[in-house]
Amino acid sequence: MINKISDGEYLCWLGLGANMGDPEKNLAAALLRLDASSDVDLLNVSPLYRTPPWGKTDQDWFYNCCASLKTRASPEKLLQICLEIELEMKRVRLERWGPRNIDIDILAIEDSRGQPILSDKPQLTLPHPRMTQRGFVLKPLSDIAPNQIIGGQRVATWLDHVDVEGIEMVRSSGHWWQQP
Ligand code: A4P
Ligand code: MG
Repeated sequence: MINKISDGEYLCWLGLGANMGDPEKNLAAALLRLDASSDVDLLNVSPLYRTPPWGKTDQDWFYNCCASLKTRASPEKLLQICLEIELEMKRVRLERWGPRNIDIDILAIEDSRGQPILSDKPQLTLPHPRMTQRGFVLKPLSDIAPNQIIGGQRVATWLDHVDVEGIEMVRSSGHWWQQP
């Protein structure tokens, strides 16, 4: 899909994850809320994957997906939109890297000239500092943006260098989140 990004717009990639409650339903609900936001033009959603927990391994498996979107909102405003959706969904998060009912991370943002937005602020670090180490991010991201350059390298190339053992596709269409 060709994404026409006009002046003043940003092209963004999100990573979503959940491993509490009904994770598939929670991810679909978050995507529906993003799609309903007047600031967000959702472009593509990846297939849905079931993934072994990363970082803290003694917890339930996660469900993960990625999405691309266009927005005129600033990166800070987009973060606020994502955090508000987490709040509206009464985000449960027991500990860092631990179980949560919904997690929305901004993976990367590019301006209309295709330049990456870089930030090392703790409240918004871009690109997401751990994304290139994580199969649960790179697998779905490479379905919708294999040639996107992150940190000087294609997403598909980063994917070749991470562990993807156990990661399985559970919904192959990019429309799984729209199904009632
Ligand atoms: N923040 C800074 N940069 C960003 C960004 N690029 N996107 C700040 C989003 N937020 C960003 O986030 C804490 C603060 O990070 C936010 O308030 C924001 O201002 P959080 O989501 O509350 O914290 P967290 O998610 O517990 O911590 P962290 O380090 O973001 O965890 P991760 O990296 O999201 O990892 N295994 C599998 N298989 N699948 C998963 O989805 N997820 C995690 C959580 C661990 N293991 C997993 C999965
Ligand atoms: Mg997070």
